[in-house]
This record gives sequence, C-alpha cells and structure tokens, in this order.
Amino acid sequence: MKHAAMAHSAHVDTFCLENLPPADLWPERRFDRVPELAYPARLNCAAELLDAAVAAGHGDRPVFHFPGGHWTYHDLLVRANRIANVLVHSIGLVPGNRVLLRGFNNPMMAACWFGIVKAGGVVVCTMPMLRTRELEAIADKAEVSIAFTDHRIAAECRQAMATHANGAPRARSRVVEFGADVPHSLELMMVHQPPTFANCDTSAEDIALIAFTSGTTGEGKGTMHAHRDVMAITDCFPRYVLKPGADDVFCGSPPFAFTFGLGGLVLFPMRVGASAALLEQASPPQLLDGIVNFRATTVFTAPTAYRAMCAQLAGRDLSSLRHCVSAGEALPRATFDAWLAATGIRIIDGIGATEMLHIFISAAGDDIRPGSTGRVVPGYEARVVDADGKPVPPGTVGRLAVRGPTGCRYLHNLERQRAYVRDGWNLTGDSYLCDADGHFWYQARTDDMIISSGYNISGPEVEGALLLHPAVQECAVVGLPDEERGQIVSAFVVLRDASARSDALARDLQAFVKREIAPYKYPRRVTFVDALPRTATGKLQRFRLREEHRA
Ligand code: 3UK
Repeated sequence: MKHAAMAHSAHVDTFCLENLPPADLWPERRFDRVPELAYPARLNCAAELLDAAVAAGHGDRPVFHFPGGHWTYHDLLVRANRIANVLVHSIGLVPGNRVLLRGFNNPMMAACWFGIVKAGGVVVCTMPMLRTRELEAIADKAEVSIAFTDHRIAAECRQAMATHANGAPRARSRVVEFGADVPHSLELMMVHQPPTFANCDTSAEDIALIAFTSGTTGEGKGTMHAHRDVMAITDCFPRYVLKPGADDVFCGSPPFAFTFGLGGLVLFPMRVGASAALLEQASPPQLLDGIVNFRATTVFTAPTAYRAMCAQLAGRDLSSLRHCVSAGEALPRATFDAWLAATGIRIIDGIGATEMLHIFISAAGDDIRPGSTGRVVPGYEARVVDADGKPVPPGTVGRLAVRGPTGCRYLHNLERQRAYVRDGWNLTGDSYLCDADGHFWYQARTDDMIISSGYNISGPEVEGALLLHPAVQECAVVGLPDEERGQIVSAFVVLRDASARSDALARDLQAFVKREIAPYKYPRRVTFVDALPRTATGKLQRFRLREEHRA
C-alpha cells in the first residue's frame, strides 16, 4: 500500500492514489492555523457545499443567475443528484474514475461538477478554447474514460476521447453532450433518474479534482486536490479577506477550469449561501454588462480586464459593486489607481496558483498597500527564501515559499514535484520581497513562463505548434513586456527559405498556431531572424532574446 490514506479511501478506482507523489515529497499541509480547517475524516465537498446549503435553509435562494433566469440551490441539488445517478447507474462510474468536463461557465457546467463529485468521481475540468491535441494530452495523463461536453463544442472532445495523443484508439471511452435536447443528451438521460442521491462517502483525503496548469516545459501538469482542500480554500481567503455575505452576487471572467474561477464563481459564493452571475463569454465589455445587469457586488477577474474596463465605464451603472478581486498576474499600480479613480473601489490583489488551488497572499480594505500583493492569508504561512531555502531578512528579494492546508501534489510528475516542493514548502516560482510589516511585493517570475492577459502560456508549447508549419526551420517563443497584456507572446522564427519572409507569412503562422492549440496562445509578434542564440551544448537561450529586445 503506497499511502496510509488508501486504507480509508472510498476510491474503488485507485488511479489517483497510485499516481500521487510519494508522501515524503508532499508539502507539509497544516489544518490547524485557523479553527475552520478541522474537517471530519469523512468528507464529500459537494455534499458540504450543496446538500448542506439546502439543509441550512438556502434551498429557495438563488445560486446561479444567467441571462434569462436563475437556479435556486434546490434546483442545483436536484440536477446534480440526477447527474450523479446517470454517472453511477447509466454510465457505470465507480468512485475514483476521472470525468473530463468541457464547457462554458453556466449552471449546467456547475451541476455536472457537483454530480461528478457527489458520485465520488474526480473532475478534470478543461477550458472551452482547448483543442483536440490539448484535450488528448489531458485525457491521457489523467486516464479519462468519461467526458461531459457542451454540445456546441463537442466535436473536438469526441475526437480527443476517440484517440490517444499518439494516435492509438482510446478503449471504452464515453462522451455525453449537455446543453440541448439532442439525442442521448445528458438532459434526456437525467429525466429517467431520481432527484435524490446517496453521496459517495469519500475520505477527506480522497482526490476530488485534477486541475491542469500549463507548465514551463510546455506540457500541462495535473495538480491533485482532495475534498478537504476544496473546503479549505473556501475557509481561508474568502472568510478572512473578502468576507462575503449571503446577499452578495459574484461575477467574473475566469473559466471554471482555472481554479481562480472555480473558487470565485462557484465554491466561495456557495459556502455562504450567496449567488453568482455566470457569463459564458466574459470579455471586458461583457463582464461590465454582467455586473450591471445582475447587480453584482463582487467581481473576480485579471488585471488586464480591470485596465480595459476602466475605459468602458461611461454610461454604465456600477453602483452595486463593492469588492473587486484581481489575480493571475501582478496588478500594476497604474491599474489599481485607475480603477480606484474611476469606481472608488480599491482592488483586492491576491496571488494564487493552480498547485495551491487558490489565493494565499492578499489584502483588503485598509490593509491594502497599493503595488503590494498583500499579507499571508490566515491558514497559510509564507516567507521569502534564498536559493538554499533559508529565509532572508525583510526587504530582501528571494523566492516565495508558502505552506498551508492546500499544496502541490502533481499527477505522476516526480521531477516537477521535487522542483516545486522543498522541505515541505511550496516554491511557486515567483520572486518576492517581504517588508517589515509582512506585506509581500511581487518582483517577477523566476522561470520562463509567459503571462499574457492573465493566461499562463508556455513558450515551448507555442514553439511546438510553430514547428509543425512547413516554412519554419526553428523558432523561440518568449514573453516581451507589453502595456496592455503584461507580456505578449513573441516568436522569433528562422525560416527554411529566408527569401520567403513576408507579413503575409507572419499572419499565416499566427493563424496556423490558432488552429493547432488554444487561440489565446498564438504569437502576437512574429520576428524573422537568421539564427537563434544557443549555448555550446545547443540549448536555446531565451533570456538573450528578451535582453536583445530590451536593448
Ligand atoms: C502568477 C501572480 C503576481 C504567479 C491562480 C488565483 O494564477 C493562478 O494560478 P496559475 O497556476 O499561475 C500561478 C502563477 O501566476 N500570479 C498569480 N497571481 C498573481 N503574480 N501577482 C498576483 N496577484 O507567478 C503564480 O506563481 O495560473 C490565481 C487563484 C487561483 C489560481 N490558480
């Protein structure tokens, strides 16, 4: 038996237990720093967030608003129960099976999330813009055999579930579409199922979701989170920093597949009996319309969106808005100031990570120091360390180390596990300084990840797509500083035939990348060069491209 946890697990399918890192590589997870984290040994987070909310009398209150209506907590419970019954009785899910979820932020997506977790399944939520290639890689890594997909974007999901990334057929996979009464749709299957469900009696330590992050190596990494971790994020940042109430209306742009969105738009409102307005498309003007139309009080989005919205406020009534949360990348001081001037609201910055599930450093109200990310969130500990992992004095730049109830457990990736977790602390890959008052000031990413408009984009992954184009000899993709987006994806391309250089070819390369991988990853800047800087051993020197650009 690999882990003591196995003895108490409800997982019949032991894939997650088998593929967790060995316990000596786990970060230290502490549940004793705030009293709310003392969860029972048997815990199903879906039951805790949904069944318990109805039992507490929230059944008739709205949980999700959408254009044209709302669902109450009771509506959501009945749907989630029927979906759990479909999974167990029609599809044959056994606890521990991974279920891929593909769709836009809407109530049915959330109902699927709860249905899977109630049944003891493990949610693998994916962003709607991912393409077949990326879905295949995720389905391979998480060994997914069941997928729920929005019917509007079902084709790529069906393709990905039919074959492995290496082209071999995927055995015994099942894809169910939702969102329309198409033949064999999830909705039609639900009709035949009862509205009640006996929730899977999971251990608090059983894995509830695998969230994928785009890694520096170009390959997305799966991060595994237990039922207890899901509850813990609801009892730290929101409880101690945001402090929402049952009348709050949450709204925002991050997709559920990004744990920033899952927390901010589903878990956090539900923990306090509040509601969320779900937007399928949430570009800055659409998010503003959402805030106005649903009288949102609390918004979750990225710094670039706040910056863009500043210019679009005229004629819009934002008087409902009270709390604005920013995460995903550093919040520039200029954006904080512009939003404050335009709305009178001080943005709550917060740093989180997929590995940590949600925000662990933040500040609200009078505790905000503009330009600083904030102080460690109650429940967590954070410090700045040197290359040896030793704490550095206040005011010194170093690497950010954090630990608390949640932490990094990569799916089947010991190399990355050893790099992220050292001496029980999670190293996020960010350089920070902490001042004498305990405020943390972001400096930079310590690795090569490109962060553009709040999205983490891996340069090597974009390179991989470009290299599939017949005109490309070799290429390097780096992030270059950009006013609007923080960084922009910039490709340096060596052509097979240098005389083919043209603006038309640059545009063709961009369109090509958009077809190969999620469109947001495409290089907004394409520069043709004769050669790329390399070390004597042939390794690409990305930092030199960035330096050359600066010079
Ligand atoms: C960077 C920030 C400066 C930082 C996330 C809130 O972003 C989230 O998760 P990811 O795995 O990326 C993690 C990395 O993004 N970052 C995030 N927030 C900030 N840098 N200031 C910030 N406020 O490099 C971090 O290591 O995509 C954020 C909640 C859940 C999340 N998953």
